Amino acid sequence: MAAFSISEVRAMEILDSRGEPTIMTRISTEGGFSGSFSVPAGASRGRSEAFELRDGGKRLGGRGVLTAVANVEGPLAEVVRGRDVRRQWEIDEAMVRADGTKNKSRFGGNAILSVSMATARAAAAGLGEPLYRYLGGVGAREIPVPFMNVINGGVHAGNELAIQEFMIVPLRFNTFREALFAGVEVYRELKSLLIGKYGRSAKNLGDEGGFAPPIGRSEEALEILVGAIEEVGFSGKVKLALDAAASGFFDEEDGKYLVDGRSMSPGEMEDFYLDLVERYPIVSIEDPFHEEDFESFSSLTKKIGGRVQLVGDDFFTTNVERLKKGIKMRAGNALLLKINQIGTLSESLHCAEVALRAGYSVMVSHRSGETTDPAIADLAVGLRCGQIKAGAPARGERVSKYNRLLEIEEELGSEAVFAGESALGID
Ligand code: 2PG
Ligand code: MG
Repeated sequence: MAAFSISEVRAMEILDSRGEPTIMTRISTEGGFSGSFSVPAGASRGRSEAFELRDGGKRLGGRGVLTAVANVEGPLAEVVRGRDVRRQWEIDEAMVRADGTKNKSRFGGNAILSVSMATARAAAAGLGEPLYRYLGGVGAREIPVPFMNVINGGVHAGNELAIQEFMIVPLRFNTFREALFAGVEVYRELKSLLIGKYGRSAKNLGDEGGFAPPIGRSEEALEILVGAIEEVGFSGKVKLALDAAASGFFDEEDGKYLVDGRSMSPGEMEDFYLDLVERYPIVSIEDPFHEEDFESFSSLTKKIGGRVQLVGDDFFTTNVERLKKGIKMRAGNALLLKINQIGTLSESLHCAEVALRAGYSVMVSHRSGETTDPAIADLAVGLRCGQIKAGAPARGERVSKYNRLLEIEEELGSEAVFAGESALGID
């Protein structure tokens, strides 16, 4: 039907939450439907991610995306114009083929993703369905567990914390609304505890809306989190998760990790995690080792994979080849899904499928540089993966995802279920 065929592809340079340029694309069809998408950007990027095309040169420190905009409106528009927006895989494949590189470096992963996601939105609009329903069908009724990054470290903050993300995970609740607001209670309490202990500067926020207090040791952050959870009466119901983003504190010269004032070998690093999971209610750890150290990742999985979720982000970069290597080596037991790491919606869906089929759980993720586009909320519901990480319950670009989930839960009414503990696939 001609109504669904793409008639117009427009893109523009907009801003992300760090004040960096990013790309927004709108796809319109003959029938007058349209859909848009704004692309996020990471700071702690995995080496195997799709190429993020930046202009280079003097303007905005080289971070402009005008070339990517031109690629969308020029060669990519040429590829997709006239195609049916419901043919997501065909459209994505055609763009990948036209790009012709392994990592989408010709047109830019950011340019390609913007078209890919805008296509899905236009299709959903044309069919009169919300995006989660279009992506997940009638079975899409599970609202994911939110992983809320409430203490920021690593490259997302100006403090001394090596570990990048300290997350709270409201698991044992009946609805997403209850879970989210339990997280908010913890966040509020955490703020006053931090100010009480470290002074007013401790309420400064990092890139993902979590606090960036002047803390130097991981344990100190975990202690105060446990205290905040206890104080608001949610012990046992709200758990903890970490994203170490360990490539960020790995010294390639001597093969050591620099954490908490210590220089640790991979073996010592493993002991460090084993100790932390004994002493704190940690249910999930992401990127515990440098992204190429699949052996250590596998060893840790063997030891605690039955009771702790071990998530590959930089390890897998939402890339089926890297994920398959992990599955073969039994490295990790969960995939972090970031659509801009691979650069198209269909490749992301495929990667999630491969993970789920291998018994890995899947967590949909934002990037540290976000826009207010809530598409990943719909994606998490559509995928029925039961987990999302979208930062702290604060700052517009973070809460747009959580607010969208509240809206979906409301819309589904009595059909909605909160994913809860079962989403993690651990005991
Ligand atoms: C991560 C992400 C998102 P970034 O490491 O998981 O939290 O950070 O987008 O900077 O890669
Ligand atoms: Mg990560």
